[in-house]
Amino acid sequence: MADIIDGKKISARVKEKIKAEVSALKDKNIEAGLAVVIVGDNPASRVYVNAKKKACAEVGINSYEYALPEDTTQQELLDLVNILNSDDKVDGILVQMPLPKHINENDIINSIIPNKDVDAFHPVNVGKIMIGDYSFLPCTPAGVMELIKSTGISIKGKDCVVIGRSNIVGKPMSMLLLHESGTVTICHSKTKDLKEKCKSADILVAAVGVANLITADMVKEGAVVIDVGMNRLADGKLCGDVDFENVSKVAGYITPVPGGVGPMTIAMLLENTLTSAKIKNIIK
Ligand code: L34
Repeated sequence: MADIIDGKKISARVKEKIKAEVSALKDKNIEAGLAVVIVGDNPASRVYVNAKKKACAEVGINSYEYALPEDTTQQELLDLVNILNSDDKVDGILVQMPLPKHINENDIINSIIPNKDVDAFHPVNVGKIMIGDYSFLPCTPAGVMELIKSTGISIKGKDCVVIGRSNIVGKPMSMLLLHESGTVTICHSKTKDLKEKCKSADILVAAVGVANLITADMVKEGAVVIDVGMNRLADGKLCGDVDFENVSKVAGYITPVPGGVGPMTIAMLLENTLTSAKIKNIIK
């Protein structure tokens, strides 16, 4: 039976550390602030944004919510980002994705000033990740790295398989594993022999968005299995990309959904916001 990697517990530990640092900054009269922008009323986005605001409050980071209607124009959103770019209270700007179809997500990401881009989605930050010189790590991949490290297993020289090639997860995830000297294979919808490739993995990261895609026969005995999937089933139940019940009989370590990667994504967002506040106050 696999050990369950408890993302809630590990994120709570990270948040305790952040809380202490935020409090030390307050003693020097420095506050950290995160602007959270949500457009429209996607129910999943609402859940995640509320969780982010709650986490800010827990650690003492100020959060400012901007909830805009579904029919907000691209220009109106760009104008808001512009205001936040030059607002001194705001150390981090998070525009929750996905955006309504009439808004070009890349245009919005490009408009966020890179030193407030706490998602690390801006091309400048993406480029920095490629060369291993970063102030902000992308939240979900950074959270996954913490979860892997919590097992005590070294990534160095391991066969790592990432399933999914999104800009938000798959691509930066692969880069972080590579920086830790993993041997990384990126699989996607056109990959041949997915089962064989998965089965070769010492560390398997699933970020596809297909419920229960990864079955027990695709997993090597003792592997570390990280499930980034967040699929809502017809009955409202949340379910990952991994068939947890059966894969946990084969894997060495496994993350649950919920309670695995999700809480870590939020903890890393807090960490990036704190980093931004620290950097701003060194420069000043
Ligand atoms: N800009 N957009 C921007 N940044 C992000 O980092 C995100 N993401 C993804 C969607 N859009 C984004 C998130 O915040 C996904 N995501 C996210 C964050 C937190 C959780 C899930 C997705 C989370 O806390 N999940 C809980 C369960 C929540 C539930 O019950 O629905 C968990 O335990 O996994």
